[in-house]
Amino acid sequence: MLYHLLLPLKESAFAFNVVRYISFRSAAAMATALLICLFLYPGFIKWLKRKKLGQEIRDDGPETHLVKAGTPTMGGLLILFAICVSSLLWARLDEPRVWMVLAIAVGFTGVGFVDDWNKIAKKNTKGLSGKLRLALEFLISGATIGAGVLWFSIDTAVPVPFFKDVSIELGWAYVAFAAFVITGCANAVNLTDGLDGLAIGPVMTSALTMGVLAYLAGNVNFAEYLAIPYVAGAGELTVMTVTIAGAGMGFLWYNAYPASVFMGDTGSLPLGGILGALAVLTHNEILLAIVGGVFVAETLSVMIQVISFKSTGKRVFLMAPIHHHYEKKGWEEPKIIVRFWIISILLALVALMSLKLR
Ligand code: 57M
Repeated sequence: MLYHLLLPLKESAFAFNVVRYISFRSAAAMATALLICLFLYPGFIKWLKRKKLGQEIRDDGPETHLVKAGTPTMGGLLILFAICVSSLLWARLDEPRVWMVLAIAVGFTGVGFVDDWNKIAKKNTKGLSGKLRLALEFLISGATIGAGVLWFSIDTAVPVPFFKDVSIELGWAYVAFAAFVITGCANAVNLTDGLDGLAIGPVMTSALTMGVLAYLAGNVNFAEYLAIPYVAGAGELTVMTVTIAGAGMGFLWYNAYPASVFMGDTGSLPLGGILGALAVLTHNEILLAIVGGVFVAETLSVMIQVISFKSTGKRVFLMAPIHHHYEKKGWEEPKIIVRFWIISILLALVALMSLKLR
């Protein structure tokens, strides 16, 4: 919004010309989101406590989690508030992709909020049924990307990483594929969010990596030089990705071990959905599996565990998702968290290197 309000003022004061630059607006957007979270969490945490929105701890989990009972959850509401406010302030609002990401952010926040509210406020431990939740997520993302294909010329070919100029044309089936990527990423982040700071770390590294990829895709010279699809306007998504990193750091200040607040499904579902949407809108759908490799590993560990347990009665891991396996092996929680962060940074570097290894 400030781009549209301040740029015309450059006639009277040239300094306002600075809002033309994505780099400047990205720095400002990150700082805005960070400050909103840093300063508003203390009061928000108190409000969550007053409303008794504390986490229930399942008794079949690691014993170390029992002390966490009552930790305020649904803290993700403030993360998404910071992302939306900062994006609306600093991103160009005449770029349809900005509104598509915001639509998925708000829609998935709603799904997560209702799920958390049912589980915690209504003491209905099941929350929303898994099938209904997935159906809503698929519908929200499918409708958003479908509108993009229909009215905003979103390309329906999927580039193959590590291969120059190789892509798979999906036609309208692309909408279902994109909805699968977005919904899958949302639930993968949801599964990962099981230790203090474990999910928000890789969410931030993935968001920043998507920010670099969006900037490159939105610049015709870089896109040509790297032989990646040119996506006009994708640069504005860079401004949005850094709000995730800014809000994520502000949240991590309070979610770091031992956590004073959890994000809840209210945070994990939209954060994952936004990462999926950024991957789809910058045509890095397959590369996301590398960037978000920690989320993929967590989800695969659950699938392997459930399939093995159902078919043979035996567990592959001491407990799934895989972060619980290391807890059961006796690793301290902070050690697991920081090691998963390091792995997510390494995966981000591999993904960025893939642009040249083609
Ligand atoms: C999402 N939620 C955490 C918190 C967070 C199929 C099965 C793998 C599903 C899975 C499941 O229920 N996943 C739900 C993970 C929960 O965190 C809350 O949920 C939000 C994220 N959606 O924001 O509000 C617990 O995680 C801990 N936590 C922290 N710090 C944080 O910053 O310590 C979360 C955030 C919180 C807190 O203890 O209560 C979760 O783990 O439920 N189920 C599981 O993951 C269970 N695994 C399991 O059932 N494994 C079986 C299956 C696969 C056959 C097996 O291996 O044999 C584990 N989770 C729990 N107890 N809570 C183990 C049992």
